[in-house]
Amino acid sequence: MARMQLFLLQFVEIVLLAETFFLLGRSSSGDIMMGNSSLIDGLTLISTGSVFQLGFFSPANDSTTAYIGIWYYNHPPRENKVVWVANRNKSVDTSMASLNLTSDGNMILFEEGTKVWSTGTSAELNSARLQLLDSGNLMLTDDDSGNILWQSFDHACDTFLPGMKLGFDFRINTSWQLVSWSSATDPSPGKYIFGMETYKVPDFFTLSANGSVKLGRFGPWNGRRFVGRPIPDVKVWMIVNFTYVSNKNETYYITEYKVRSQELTRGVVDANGIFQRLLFVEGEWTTFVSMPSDECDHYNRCGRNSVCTKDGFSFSCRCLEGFENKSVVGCARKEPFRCSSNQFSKEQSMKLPDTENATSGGNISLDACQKLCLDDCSCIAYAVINGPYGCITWRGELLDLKSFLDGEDLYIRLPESSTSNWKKLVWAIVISVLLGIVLLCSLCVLVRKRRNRASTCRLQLQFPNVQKGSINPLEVLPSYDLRTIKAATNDFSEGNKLGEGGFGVVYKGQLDDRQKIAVKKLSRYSSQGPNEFQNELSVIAKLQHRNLVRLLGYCIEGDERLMILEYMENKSLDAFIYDKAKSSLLNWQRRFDIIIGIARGLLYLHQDSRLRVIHRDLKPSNILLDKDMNPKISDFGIARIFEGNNALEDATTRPVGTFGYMAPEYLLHGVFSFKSDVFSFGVIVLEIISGKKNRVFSQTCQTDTNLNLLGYVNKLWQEERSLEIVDETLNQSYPTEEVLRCIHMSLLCVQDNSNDRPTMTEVMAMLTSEDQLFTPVMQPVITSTSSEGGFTINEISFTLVGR
Ligand SMILES: *[C@@H]1O[C@H](CO)[C@@H](O)[C@H](O)[C@H]1NC(C)=O
Ligand SMILES: *[C@@H]1O[C@H](CO)[C@@H](O)[C@H](O)[C@H]1NC(C)=O
Ligand SMILES: *[C@@H]1O[C@H](CO)[C@@H](O)[C@H](O)[C@H]1NC(C)=O
Ligand SMILES: *[C@@H]1O[C@H](CO)[C@@H](O)[C@H](O)[C@H]1NC(C)=O
Ligand SMILES: *[C@@H]1O[C@H](CO)[C@@H](O)[C@H](O)[C@H]1NC(C)=O
Ligand SMILES: *[C@@H]1O[C@H](CO)[C@@H](O)[C@H](O)[C@H]1NC(C)=O
Ligand SMILES: *[C@@H]1O[C@H](CO)[C@@H](O)[C@H](O)[C@H]1NC(C)=O
Ligand SMILES: *[C@@H]1O[C@H](CO)[C@@H](O)[C@H](O)[C@H]1NC(C)=O
Ligand SMILES: *[C@@H]1O[C@H](CO)[C@@H](O)[C@H](O)[C@H]1NC(C)=O
Ligand SMILES: *[C@@H]1O[C@H](CO)[C@@H](O)[C@H](O)[C@H]1NC(C)=O
Ligand SMILES: CC(=O)N[C@H]1CO[C@H](CO)[C@@H](O)[C@@H]1O
Repeated sequence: MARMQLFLLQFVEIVLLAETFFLLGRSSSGDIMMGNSSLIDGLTLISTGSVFQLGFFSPANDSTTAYIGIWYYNHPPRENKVVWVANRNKSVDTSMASLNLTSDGNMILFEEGTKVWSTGTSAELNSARLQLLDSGNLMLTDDDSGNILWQSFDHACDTFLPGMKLGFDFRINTSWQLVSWSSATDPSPGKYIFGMETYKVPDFFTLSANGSVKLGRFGPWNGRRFVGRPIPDVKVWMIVNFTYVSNKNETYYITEYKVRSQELTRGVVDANGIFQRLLFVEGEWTTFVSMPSDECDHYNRCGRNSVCTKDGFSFSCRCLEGFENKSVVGCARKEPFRCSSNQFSKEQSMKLPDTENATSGGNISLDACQKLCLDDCSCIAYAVINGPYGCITWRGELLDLKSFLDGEDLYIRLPESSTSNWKKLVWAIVISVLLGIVLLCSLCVLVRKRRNRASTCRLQLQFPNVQKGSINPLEVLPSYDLRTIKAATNDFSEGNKLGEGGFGVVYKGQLDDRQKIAVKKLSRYSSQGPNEFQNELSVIAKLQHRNLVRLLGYCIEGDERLMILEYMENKSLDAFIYDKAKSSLLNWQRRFDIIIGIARGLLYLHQDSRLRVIHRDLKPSNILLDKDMNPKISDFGIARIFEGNNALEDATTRPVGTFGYMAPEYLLHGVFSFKSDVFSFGVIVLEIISGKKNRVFSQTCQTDTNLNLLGYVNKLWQEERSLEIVDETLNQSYPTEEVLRCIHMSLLCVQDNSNDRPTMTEVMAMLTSEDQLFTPVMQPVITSTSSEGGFTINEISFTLVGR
């Protein structure tokens, strides 16, 4: 746990440590330098589109420790991130240094007449030409023929730019790889390498500088991405093209910009050995991929023949089927393996094992691949992936397995006997789980019938520490003392009470400077334990957006735990939409603005903030409204943070949240993702449009309709009558197109299959593109748990324990 915490802190630090170097050269001499000339301090080359600049720079703001380097110039503005360094082994004193280009095509850095660094090239030519391109490539060519003598893209430092190759050139036995800086201010070769191992099925690794210790691994290429990494964010796909080339001359991975625009991207292996892909969009660099991004990304975390599974901020290990935990180095076969074994166990969604001992059988079917494995006595596993390698078979031990959602299926050879037992066990588990569910349901129905109509079915079960490894927020937030808060809230008087929930009470208050505040007071007996409190603090302390409620401070004294939040004049959305009198205050424009506001806040949480956050408990009562009716998302008690791009989905054993807003996969299997927030968002939008509450299960078993709001709207949509659900207090006055677009968007959001639901980026696009032709992109599929539930549960705040 401590390790993970450290990692998180490190991550934040890295992001904050926006390295701005002190540039010594300022005046440009264009983008080209010809033979028999030199570059000294004060002169620079700037690429024609002003994207990159070459010259002397000093990481220490000190003219005696300067380097020749290339950095982003004015684009993005004020960012001087260095992407390449020539003399990274030895700095120079700028007053005595010059970069000379000889007419025979050698580029040499001299310090007091002594050679410090050179390209080591020379040729018979009339004139050499050095040009800094907009791609960031520094190219040395024969000016007559245009032949390339040398280029900086073949001599990468720690940064991977579009157009650059990462891989191996068999013709000259040299790899294209990245080597980290020693530290954030020292460009000399550091402790980490990122590059390709040219096995029969090549793989990309972060390695120790001497190449002997593997630290992280990407997995083989499947024609579209590396199988060991999550599917990259759409933003990355939109900007760059990923290509993998493998032939007898060379094998490499390359990215290329699809369109030249303000958007930039680079990969970098930093001084701590973390590989990151960053994207410059909307004015700042954001990390989109980061490796390691969880504990299971640490190479072979659980030892051989075992599977690492991420569990929140922690992880767990298990042996593969047929193996048992025998030693600290991992798992070993329970029974000796015989060549006659022809049974396989299937491991789904795996990061395929290290391919050092693997071979490719080419593009063949799954059956053919199995046969290939059976024909080889030493084959212990196989998998079929897309791309150049197709059927992959393994020998020896299986190393570095990780279970994650975007993984591939892996088939592992079993000793003959264990299969049947295993199948029996699975059936036993399935049947007992089903029985359990039936029992639980009948109990609910019984309890419901016994009590009167208004009673609720409350399952209040325990769940342990929700957030592990969160940053201690107490160091970054202002703290208030209890006296101040007591004075502000009239000693927590009844009259100041704004609302109440399972966690405790929210009070209105006014500080001495007349600033209005809301104080969330954790009840001592609350279901929101100190962990959720800490979690909520640490999440909102780090987020700032106009559609998120702002945290002003906190107070912890004795048993008291208080959160000081900005005050919201108009309370929460639920107070408006279900109430006939108040909902008439919301005309369509207001409702639409609220929808857009929530979408913006959620988009920020999901994609644009430095931490990527899944809220997990979105519902109208958690949407607060300020005096101008701007919506603000609140209540981050059970939110989950992810760094970078890693966790697109995550399994939890504890679905916590609110019935009616929880996505089916979360409710039933405890799997939550950004898409489960999208589901909740869809439900909220439908409620805003209709002014009615969704119910997960039909309110009563005896009435004719067994549909909840979602099912009902979907039915109307199929029958092209969906405007019938629009809140009648709108008095038919609304733009039909816009309302239909919102309904359609919501239906896409509440589809059963989370993969079919749009991302918040796509939701924003649907909401804001007015001229977009209104044609259904796809038919929403909602069979939902909803319409099939034969038992009744009211809308309740609800905590369930999985398994
Ligand atoms: C470059 O300089 C060398 C020596 O000063 C000279 O011999 C040569 O002609 C020059 N070449 C060009 C292209 O100016
Ligand atoms: C860098 O050094 C120069 C002179 O030594 C000084 O004027 C300048 O303020 C320094 N810049 C920073 C950012 O420290
Ligand atoms: C830098 O030094 C290391 C060893 O200290 C050496 O292996 C490497 O080739 C040098 N790199 C350059 C560019 O001179
Ligand atoms: C490098 O170029 C400069 C300017 O052209 C010249 O003064 C200097 O002698 C050259 N250095 C060497 C070592 O050739
Ligand atoms: C590259 O290395 C391999 C194996 O070490 C060797 O067989 C081959 O001749 C080398 N090729 C070149 C061009 O150096
Ligand atoms: C390589 O480096 C790692 C750590 O940097 C070290 O543990 C290992 O002993 C080194 N191996 C060799 C062969 O130098
Ligand atoms: C390999 O390189 C040779 C010359 O270097 C070239 O003629 C050949 O076309 C290349 N083959 C491929 C597949 O790129
Ligand atoms: C993407 O890469 C592929 C393969 O190199 C190429 O055929 C395609 O034209 C590229 N697309 C764009 C938009 O650059
Ligand atoms: C094996 O047992 C050790 C000690 O109990 C434990 O730390 C490790 O996680 C286990 N490994 C697996 C793969 O279950
Ligand atoms: C709808 O009509 C009623 C009665 O005419 C009015 O009170 C209410 O404000 C109207 N609602 C909207 C949203 O205009
Ligand atoms: C729609 C609505 O009730 N808006 C109110 C929000 O709060 C401000 C300030 O209290 C009122 O002036 C608005 O009428």
